[in-house]
Amino acid sequence: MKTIYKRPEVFTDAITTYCGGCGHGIINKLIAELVDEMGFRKNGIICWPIGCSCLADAYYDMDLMMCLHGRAPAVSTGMKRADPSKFILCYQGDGDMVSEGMAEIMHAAIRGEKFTVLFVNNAIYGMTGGQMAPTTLIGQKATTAPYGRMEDTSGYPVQMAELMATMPGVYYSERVAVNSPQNIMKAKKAMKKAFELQMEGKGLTFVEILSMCPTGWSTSPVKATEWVTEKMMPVYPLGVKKDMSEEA
Ligand SMILES: Cc1ncc(C[n+]2csc(CCOP(=O)(O)OP(=O)(O)O)c2C)c(N)n1
Ligand code: SF4
Ligand SMILES: [Mg+2]
Repeated sequence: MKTIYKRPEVFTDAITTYCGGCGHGIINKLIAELVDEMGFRKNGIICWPIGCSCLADAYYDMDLMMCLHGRAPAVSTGMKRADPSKFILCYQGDGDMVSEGMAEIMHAAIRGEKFTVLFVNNAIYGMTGGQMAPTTLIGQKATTAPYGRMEDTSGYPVQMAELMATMPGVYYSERVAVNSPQNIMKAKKAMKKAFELQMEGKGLTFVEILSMCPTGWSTSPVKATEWVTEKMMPVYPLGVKKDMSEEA
């Protein structure tokens, strides 16, 4: 029989704890495929955040580091500086990055650190029960915003991919999504490009990924994929925000 798809070899046999329809599982699979395809299993380290993805350290048979509360960019900085030949992946959610650890990602970008950041934007604190994040949309309900986010008390959604693009130390910034097969393929392409640029020794490479949280959004997996297109994309438009390799 002809093999048309193989489970990535870097995966352990662990069953994930993600809810049905969660985007983290898709993104984790893309990472595993790229680790296999690009040969990072022996030479790579993934820095995981707090949040629903924090248990992902059980899913990969390679070097991993659990980083507390928004500090993954600081840990990644230490790892990359200690051995610049390593592939270093900094994985963060929106509560972790934009709320708890905003200073860490900003300073990593200011310094132009040479690792890759995957920023999983699901517009909510998933793990802790659907609280409002800095990325929550205006009018979006959260357990800490039962009437919906209001700009006069809670400010505006933060557009990280655009913000990163303004920083001289950031070499590449793109926003993708994982809510359809076509978008998943584009997301993998962006991740691969960021990983390649990192291995060429370029500055910070940043990929924001719009991701579904059906549980935190109190909706079904299918409706969650539609919500990404209808509600998130107008506020968080997809596309390349900065690519210094095109400008060179
Ligand atoms: C200092 C501190 N603040 C808050 C928490 C609780 N906490 C753990 S995960 C999490 C939410 C993470 O949300 P996000 O980064 O968006 O990840 P998601 O689960 O949505 O992927 C919070 C608030 C904590 N453990 N410690
Ligand atoms: S709460 Fe949301 S982010 Fe967390 S596993 Fe469930 S769907 Fe995924
Ligand atoms: Mg989140």
